[in-house]
Amino acid sequence: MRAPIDRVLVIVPTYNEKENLEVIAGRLVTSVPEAHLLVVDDSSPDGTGDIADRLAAGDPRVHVLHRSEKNGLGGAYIAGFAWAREHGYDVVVEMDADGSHQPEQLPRLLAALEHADLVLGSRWVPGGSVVNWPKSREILSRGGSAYARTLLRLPVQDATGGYRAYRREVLDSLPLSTVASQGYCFQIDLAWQSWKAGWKVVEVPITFVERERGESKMNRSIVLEAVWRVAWWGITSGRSRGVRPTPAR
Ligand SMILES: Nc1nc2c(ncn2[C@@H]2O[C@H](COP(=O)(O)OP(=O)(O)OP(=O)(O)O)[C@@H](O)[C@H]2O)c(=O)[nH]1
Ligand SMILES: [Mg+2]
Repeated sequence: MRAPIDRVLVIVPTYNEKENLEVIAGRLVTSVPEAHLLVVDDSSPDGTGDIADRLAAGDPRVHVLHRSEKNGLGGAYIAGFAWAREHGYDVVVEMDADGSHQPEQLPRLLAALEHADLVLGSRWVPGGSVVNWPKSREILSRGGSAYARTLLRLPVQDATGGYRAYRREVLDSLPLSTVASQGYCFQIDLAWQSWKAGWKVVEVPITFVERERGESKMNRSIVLEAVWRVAWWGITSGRSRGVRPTPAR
């Protein structure tokens, strides 16, 4: 039997999201008023951290973690996960600040978590979609997940998505201090480790909306990181032979 979901923390990493943060925070408190929000800001030069502080001063559900330098998405999430653990949350949600992950769809992710340990918001299962993406981005995203499925035998359609909900027990079971991957690769890494550990991973369709304001932090090195790390994991772990080491819980 899975524990009831009581305390939910939504972690939003930010780097130069001054045009987006207040909007997404407002949408979140409207959509899931009982959830708390943790903004993890890497000293954004555009002052996003100050906006986060102002939001936190006006709402006890909003919290801020300031980090001294830009250290990648993965590092921001690892710091946020540690904060969530210290503060006793039952569920930890990952959500981007740029509006791609719609807070209005969070209740569906949380509902699915009643019968799962990790819920992935998925663009590539029936009912999922992307809005305003060029075909090239779709090919890259679908291709990335297909690559992980092939090399790691990770049985999910959308392994790189960053809209997801973890039960605390899943994060507690993972060796987070050893996770070195950063961008898309961070998402593949955690999905794979969770699945390998035997946790129940399910996908829920989402509508992913491309950012309208602010600049993307996506770049070629983030894609290349995923290519080489996944290849390395596939070779060194024997995943390519399709072995799942621990039985499903
Ligand atoms: N704290 C922190 N946040 C980051 C860092 N890099 C990206 N982010 C945030 O992580 C989220 C995802 O980054 P995006 O730039 O939207 O990356 P993406 O969604 O892959 O790319 P687009 O589809 O082009 O938006 C956003 O909320 C960013 O502000 C970082 O180094 N530190
Ligand atoms: Mg984005």
